[in-house]
Amino acid sequence: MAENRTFTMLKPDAVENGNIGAILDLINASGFRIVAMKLTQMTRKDAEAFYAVHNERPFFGELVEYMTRGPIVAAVLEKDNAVEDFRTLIGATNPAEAAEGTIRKKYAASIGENAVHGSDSDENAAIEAAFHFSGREMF
Ligand code: 3AN
Repeated sequence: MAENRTFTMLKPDAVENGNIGAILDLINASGFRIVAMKLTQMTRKDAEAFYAVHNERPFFGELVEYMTRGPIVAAVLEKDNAVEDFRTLIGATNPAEAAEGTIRKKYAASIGENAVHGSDSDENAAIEAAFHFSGREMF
């Protein structure tokens, strides 16, 4: 995948709270182009694989429950410096520490339910995008 792309999920809390439109508006207004997008629900197996890096962490069970409890919006976004700029737009993992104006400051309730995911490297962006989308679904 090109290095100017990142992968995001609007998580079950964001979808449940009716925040898909508002979050996509912020993403568009920040200069990202949506190159893939779908509403989908992760199975337990999907979530365990997607978050395998956290499987020894005490919050792993909670994380899998949360991420599988309802639909998410999965998307691939394009912009110069996409990974870093999107991490800046979403804010800190803990919304209590997230900067004003960030997506997590506005829409996340807690560190466990933090509304949105953003890849942390170009390498992981490519892996995560391929987890959710085939080549024909990315434009
Ligand atoms: P980020 O999503 O900012 O990259 P990660 O990769 O450290 O953060 O964590 C992945 C997900 O695991 C977070 N989005 C959050 O839902 C959950 N998580 C991380 N740390 C905690 C924690 N201390 N307690 C509960 N859930 C957590």
